[in-house]
Amino acid sequence: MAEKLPSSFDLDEHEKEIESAYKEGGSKHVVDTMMSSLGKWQETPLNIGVTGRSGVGKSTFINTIRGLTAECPNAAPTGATETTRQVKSYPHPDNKKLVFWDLPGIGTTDFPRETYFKDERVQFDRYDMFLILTQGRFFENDVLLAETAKEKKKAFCLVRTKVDNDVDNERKAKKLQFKNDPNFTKKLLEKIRSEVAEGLSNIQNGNKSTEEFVFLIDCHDMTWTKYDFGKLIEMLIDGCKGLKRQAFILSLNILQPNVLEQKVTLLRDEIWKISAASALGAVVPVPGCSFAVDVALISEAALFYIKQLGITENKIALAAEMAGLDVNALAAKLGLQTVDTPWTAAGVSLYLAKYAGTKAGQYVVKLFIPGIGSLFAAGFSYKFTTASLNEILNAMESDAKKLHTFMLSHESSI
Ligand SMILES: Nc1nc2c(ncn2[C@@H]2O[C@H](COP(=O)(O)OP(=O)(O)OP(=O)(O)O)[C@@H](O)[C@H]2O)c(=O)[nH]1
Ligand SMILES: [Mg+2]
Repeated sequence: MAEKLPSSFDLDEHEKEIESAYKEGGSKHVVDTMMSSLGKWQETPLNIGVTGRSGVGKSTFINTIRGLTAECPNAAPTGATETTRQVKSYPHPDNKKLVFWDLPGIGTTDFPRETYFKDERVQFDRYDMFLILTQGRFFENDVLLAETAKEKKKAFCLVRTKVDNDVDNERKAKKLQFKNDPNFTKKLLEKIRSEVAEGLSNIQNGNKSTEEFVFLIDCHDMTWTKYDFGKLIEMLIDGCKGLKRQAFILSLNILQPNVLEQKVTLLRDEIWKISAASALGAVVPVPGCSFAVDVALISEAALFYIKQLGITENKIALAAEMAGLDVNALAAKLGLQTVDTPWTAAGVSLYLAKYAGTKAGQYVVKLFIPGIGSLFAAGFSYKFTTASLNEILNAMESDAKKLHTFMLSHESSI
């Protein structure tokens, strides 16, 4: 028989979900359900097809979106002479289920347009969304691909690559205009966009205007911030729903501001699951066990946040090197709050105790008052974990913003 839920088990808007899991199989079942739900995103397949004519930048783009340069191990080979003649898959380094597929352009000798959509090697139906890359105007075959994707209700977008070359060339060719017109680059980008739109005038992509599904990018942009790269990432996120969306956001390891924000929102929305698992673990009647369970889970979550928000030791060391400072001096200069904490169970306790004036800190202080054992009840534990994780996540978000702003500004000044 399932144990009786303690009356102090106040679980806000998620109560129903936890209660029904509890009724089904008691504490253990709640813990198992919450823990498996937290890991579901890593089991969710997401297939993104990247297609386009030879040399448009497919492999370069796939590397960049996987957070790799062409020189990294496991990167897709790129170059003026490398040609994609076969379908090849590139799983994301941090999530094997998120796969980018390097597809040959439609209408080559090997992949004629007549058979492309039925070709076993292409497996058109496999993809959740398509990115159609082009270098100049869109060709008739690219338009056909967009139309077919639309017909099959697949998300797609059109990506005009090598915009950096266009901008450089125009600036060199029209030096005077560039010097005298502050809107020179903006006008050029508008011109390119409308040229692309012209080639696509017959395609409607939902209610979207051309600006909303045509993106101008530099495939080498590892910061994902130049031209339309940021908007492209937003569209890719929006193109995924439910767990696929979660899987995509949590797998991205470049922290363009919008991605950081989306990650934090997602992580914050999941805190209740960690707290519920921790709280129900706390019902196990072992004196003192609750705090150990809570802190162990908080420590695990904190380590996950560090990786997700890109404030790893390596990243901070790299930023310090950029600034010509040691890590402590950089942390002081940027006012980072979380980087000197080892996120072990002991480290978590110390961190929270340090912030005893705050909500989670008060819980820690209370826990050390003798004779207060009844507070190990599930409701208390739930609140303790929730308050602690919110506090840690807020502090880490603030550190991540400072660190990434610093790194971006430093990179663009090189
Ligand atoms: N300047 C600039 N160069 C790019 C861009 N994208 C790709 N390149 C370069 O263009 C060349 C071809 O890029 P790839 O990524 O190999 O192109 P691909 O579409 O995979 O080519 P195939 O495999 O032959 O079909 C490489 O030298 C890249 O470095 C870009 O946006 N800007
Ligand atoms: Mg290639």
